[in-house]
Amino acid sequence: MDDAEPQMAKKQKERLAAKSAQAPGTNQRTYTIPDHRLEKPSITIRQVRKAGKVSYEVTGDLSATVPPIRESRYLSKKQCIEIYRWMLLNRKMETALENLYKQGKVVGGVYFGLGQEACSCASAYALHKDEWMGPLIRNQGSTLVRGFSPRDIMMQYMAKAGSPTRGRDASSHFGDIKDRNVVAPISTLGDLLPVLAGVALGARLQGRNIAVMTYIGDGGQSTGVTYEGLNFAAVQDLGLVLFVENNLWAYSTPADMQFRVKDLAERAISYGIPGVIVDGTDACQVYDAAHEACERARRGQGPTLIEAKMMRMKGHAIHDAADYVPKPLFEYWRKRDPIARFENFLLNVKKWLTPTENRELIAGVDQQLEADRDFAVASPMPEPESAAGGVYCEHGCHEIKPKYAIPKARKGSVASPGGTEAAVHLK
Ligand SMILES: Cc1ncc(C[n+]2csc(CCOP(=O)(O)OP(=O)(O)O)c2C)c(N)n1
Ligand SMILES: [Mg+2]
Repeated sequence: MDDAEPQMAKKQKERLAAKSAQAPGTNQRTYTIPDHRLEKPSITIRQVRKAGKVSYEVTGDLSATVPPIRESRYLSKKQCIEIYRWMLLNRKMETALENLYKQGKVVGGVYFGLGQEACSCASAYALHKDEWMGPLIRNQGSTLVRGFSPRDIMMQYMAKAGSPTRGRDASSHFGDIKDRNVVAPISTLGDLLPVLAGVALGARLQGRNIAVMTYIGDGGQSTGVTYEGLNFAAVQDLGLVLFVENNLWAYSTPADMQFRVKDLAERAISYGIPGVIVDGTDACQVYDAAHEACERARRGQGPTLIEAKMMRMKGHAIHDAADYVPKPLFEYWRKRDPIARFENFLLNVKKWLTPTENRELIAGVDQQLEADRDFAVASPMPEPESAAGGVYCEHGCHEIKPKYAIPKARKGSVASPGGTEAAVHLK
């Protein structure tokens, strides 16, 4: 036997071992990410540097046929029309805000959710009234669905005395923990996740498993606190429904430069929770995924990550003209407009709305917005001498009490009276 033989046998053994490691069903794991989209765009955004100037180029099939709306497994005709109305109100309210800004009536900037109305409205629509939501600045549609009126939002942007924060904030940082169960947006991206997880934990301590919903962008999902919040919800089986709003841009950073995974829903695998992909411009897909995630949450089975793919159709805020976005990308997504496609679905596919009913519905939205805008414009600014109050909690400014029930504490289940928490840790 020459020396080469044991060498060859060793190589053969290694090859066989490598092969069996790849064979499905042996030691290779597989995971499933349901993708409900009817179209899977194959578009890439690439950074190019020419003569020291940075720009972005888009490659892929930009002439693809626009997909239809996927019929909902749960929504009735009445519910579809309601969501459509919310989406219209969302869009038209933002147009009114843009005009108010141009008239110099807005204090600060304005953030838009143009192109994302289906995601905001249809997701919030899946929550029950006594459940909770933590919107981000682009989710003005979600805020409307949760019961704030356009006049609240307009007055907020104009820092009026009658606005939700009584003129203390000139943007979207307002919520309502008393009636509407809305946690105010937190600008530090990702911080809403642990807060909403805490809300779900609080409800569980009061004997209820509820769905709590929040959002994070393709950029914001990179933050550490996003991981911490979702991981905490996962290990505690808390009913967090997280919408990862992949609108392809985080300020001027394209999604292709933000993460390496193909789909952000894949991140769910690493948390050990379900991940789902939907077309964020299709209200039915958004609602169905949100509804299933909420039901899972209500059963106490834990969080779900839903990646909604769509496009931010304006700049980051009103000051940003988004010149860095390649024009063909806007054209591609403009054809996939969530409202125009839903309108076509209701009028021409399902025939659930006649053209006359549609015109009446649109006129009703316009009328509501006009009345709300006039009210907001005519309402007073806060009295200067009130400025020092209502910023921090003052004694008796609001009561914090359990929403669902008084938590039951078993005797001896917590640090015994008399023993401090520090003492427990030192034991
Ligand atoms: C922790 C943190 N880092 C940075 C910022 C500044 N910032 C505000 S919005 C934004 C871009 C967010 O992009 P994305 O998460 O994709 O949301 P989108 O604006 O597209 O909805 C950045 C970087 C912040 N608010 N918080
Ligand atoms: Mg984004």
